[in-house]
Amino acid sequence: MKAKTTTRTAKTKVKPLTDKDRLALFRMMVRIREFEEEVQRSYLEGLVHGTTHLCQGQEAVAAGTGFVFRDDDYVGYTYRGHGHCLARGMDEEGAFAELFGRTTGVCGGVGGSMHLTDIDKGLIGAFGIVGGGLPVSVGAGVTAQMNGRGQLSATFFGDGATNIGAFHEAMNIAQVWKLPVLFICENNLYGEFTRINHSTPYEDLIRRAEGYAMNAVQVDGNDVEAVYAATAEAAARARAGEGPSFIECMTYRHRGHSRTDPAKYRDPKEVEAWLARDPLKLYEAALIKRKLLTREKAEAIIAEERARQRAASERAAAAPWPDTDTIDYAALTFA
Ligand SMILES: Cc1ncc(C[n+]2csc(CCOP(=O)(O)OP(=O)(O)O)c2C)c(N)n1
Ligand SMILES: [Mg+2]
Repeated sequence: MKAKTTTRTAKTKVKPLTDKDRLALFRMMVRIREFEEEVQRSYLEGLVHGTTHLCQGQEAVAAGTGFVFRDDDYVGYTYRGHGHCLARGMDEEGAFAELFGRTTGVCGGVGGSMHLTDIDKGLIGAFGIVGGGLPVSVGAGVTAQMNGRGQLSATFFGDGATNIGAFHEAMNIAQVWKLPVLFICENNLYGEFTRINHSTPYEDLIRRAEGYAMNAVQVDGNDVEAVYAATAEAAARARAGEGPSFIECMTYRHRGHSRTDPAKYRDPKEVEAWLARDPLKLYEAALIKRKLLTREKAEAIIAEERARQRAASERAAAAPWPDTDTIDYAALTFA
């Protein structure tokens, strides 16, 4: 798909991807896919406590953006955040243990899938309240600006969040104060069981940015290199003090909204068309064309990542339960 842009200034030079980078991007997408396959399997075994919201189909957004961020950047996201955590280097055993409610979980087992967080990795929160993370990320953007070290604050949210008041307040003040914030919208066309045309006056949410005179770009969210390039450019602007950007990634979730949703409300033709544009398959084909990969090599990477996730989940499931009488919640949250 052709990208749309608005109010953009001169093109910033973006570091071109090397062959090694491309293979790393492919592996990260596979890792996220296989992590969630294992989450799904574990859920059916009764190991996961609380629900889960899988990002399968949206892996190119997490991998492509995550490749741009520095270790000292701030990243906020939603309940559909497994991919963002893994792209930031979250340890999978700690992530599984968190979903399984065990002491070795990244939040001591008291957060679960919807609150998978690791402040030491700049992961400032998985927000269950739609749009709730945006003002928090703007706050982190103020910190980044005051630190003066070229940090940025990225915030991921869905199409549905753009109808929430907090979204508009966050966009407005970020632009007025020229904060280094990347507003990254994963437009998967659905908010729970409602298609976007029933909730929003248009489907191209890049139009939201026009109202705030904000630099904006719309990309094919299933094309990992397109996501990388758009994010790298917006990040360079933010780090150079040129203010925030809105990045709309057009994508699709392969599964239902959450574990209890069979997603019967979607037009089978729409589902089929998006499945044919599976970001992993698209990138595998692109890398085979570039002679960086073969089908066999891709299969080997998939098998390696599958085994890695299975091993991590088995170790996590063997960990002890927290003692609910002695949990120090404050220490877990703010450590
Ligand atoms: C303020 C608020 N309203 C309603 C809900 C219930 N809810 C949970 S997820 C969701 C859909 C959000 O859709 P979107 O922002 O597109 O994100 P996606 O799930 O597609 O990633 C809704 C309405 C909520 N959690 N918070
Ligand atoms: Mg959505």
